[in-house]
This record gives sequence, C-alpha cells and structure tokens, in this order.
Amino acid sequence: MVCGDRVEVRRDGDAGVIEAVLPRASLLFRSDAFRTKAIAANVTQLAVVVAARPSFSMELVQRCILAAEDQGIAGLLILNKSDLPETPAARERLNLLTRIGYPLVTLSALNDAAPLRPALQGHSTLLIGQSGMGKSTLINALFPGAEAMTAEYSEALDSGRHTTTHTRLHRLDADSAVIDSPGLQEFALQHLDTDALAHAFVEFRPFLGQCRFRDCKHESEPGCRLREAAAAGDINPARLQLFQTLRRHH
Ligand SMILES: Nc1nc2c(ncn2[C@@H]2O[C@H](COP(=O)(O)OP(=O)(O)OP(=O)(O)O)[C@@H](O)[C@H]2O)c(=O)[nH]1
Ligand SMILES: [Mg+2]
Ligand SMILES: [Zn+2]
Repeated sequence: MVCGDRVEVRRDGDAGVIEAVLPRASLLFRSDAFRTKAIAANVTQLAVVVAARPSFSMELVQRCILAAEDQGIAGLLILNKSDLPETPAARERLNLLTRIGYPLVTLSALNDAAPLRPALQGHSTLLIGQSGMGKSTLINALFPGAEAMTAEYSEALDSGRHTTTHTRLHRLDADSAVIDSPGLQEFALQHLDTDALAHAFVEFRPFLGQCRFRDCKHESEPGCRLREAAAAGDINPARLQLFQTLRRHH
C-alpha cells in the first residue's frame, strides 16, 4: 500500500480492517541507481516545486515531468519564493517547459498560497522537488493545522536539509488533495524504454512514427523526423538532447 491508495475497510469493533486495495489509476515511482520505490497512487497532477534559492536542476524538473507524462498525469510547475530577487532568472530557465505548454504558478508560500488554489481544484496533486524548495511551507500555507516540519536550507551547501521524511496526503475537499513528499536528489527513468521515453516528451508526439526507419533511435539515422523537427526549430534541440542522454542510459 502507498500514500493515496483507495481501500475497502471492514469494521471490526472499534477498529477497521483493510480488506482490499482498489485498482490504481496511476502509480508514481522514484528510483535511484539502487532501488525503485512507489511514491504515491492515484495522483492526477504532479506539481514540481522550484525556487531561485537553493538552486535547482532543470534536468531533474524535466525528469519528474517525463515520469508524470508516462503515467498520464498532468504536469504543473510551481515557482516558489517569488519574494527573492533572483526569481526572474529562475523564471527564464523554466521557459524550456512553459513554451511547450506546461502551466506555471509563481508565488511565495511564506506570503500567500492563494494563486495555487485554482490549479488544485479537482486534482490529487503531488508536490515534488529538491529539498529546500518550500513544499512543506506550501502545505502549511494551504492547511493551517498541518504543522509540517520545515527547515532553512544550507547556504554553504546550496541545498535543503531533507526535512520531510514521509509522504503525506492532505485533503482539501471531497475531490481535491495535496501530497507532500521528501526532497529528491535524483529521479531515474530506467523503467521507460525508448518508445515510452519518446512519448513522454509531449512535443515529440506529432512527429513520432514518421521517421524513415521504424526502429529509429533518433540518433544519426537518415530521415529521422525528430532531428528534422529540431533543425527546423519545431522542437527545442535541448529537449532532443535530453532525450538522447536519457535513452543512452538505459
Ligand atoms: N524567502 C522565502 N523562503 C521560503 C518560501 N517558502 C519557503 N521558504 C523557506 O525555504 C526553506 C525550506 O522550506 P521547506 O518547506 O522546509 O522545503 P521543502 O521543499 O519541504 O524541503 P524538504 O522537506 O527537505 O524536501 C524554509 O526555510 C522556508 O521558510 C518563500 O516563499 N520565500
Ligand atoms: Mg518538506
Ligand atoms: Zn527518428
């Protein structure tokens, strides 16, 4: 059983006994070189939380979004700590994803979480991201009684302190929930084969199946439609490059 599972419970006196775990609409995994672990079930939206400080990895953000796409989960970007003066530069880096359609909410969890509320409606949203970006601070802003632990990030290490250790679901209303999760350092995608990986790049989809060779790896094969699209500016070469890097690491 993982966070977000729906279960059937039988009453047994004062206690409840879980009789069955209902089929999952989605299941998100996190993995590193050593192991794979389920994070949460039945998530309908993955919100990647970033901030100008500590610094964030755009590759890690994209890996999270790719994992979401693979599971048919909507991707959302949250740029937190908008009170920091370096925020416009962080916003600029996110263009790589906002240009292909991913929605972005910019806010300061310390000041006001209201800008996020409309995007949460009707979704089970998993907050994910590097340590220190402010996921738990955001939970506390949305749920006044939550008392989620937060901690200042380390300026010396330019990273958070891995304060949150468990994944926890907070119910917003009957059909909306928000899940806090421990900070990520890496997000492996070994479980995606070449085809699944290519499909996870949403802007590649119109071009897939149009390469000269059916088993095209989109590397140096002649007649590769994806490389043509990158050369023509229809897809960002940086995204094709990320695809190639991830594919080679299978
Ligand atoms: N300036 C500023 N600081 C913020 C904001 N939101 C959060 N912080 C600070 O950022 C630090 C990290 O916040 P957390 O909420 O603990 O971060 P987290 O993403 O939950 O970190 P992990 O649980 O380690 O993954 C804390 O010192 C927060 O007070 C914000 O909007 N502005
Ligand atoms: Mg936290
Ligand atoms: Zn190709």
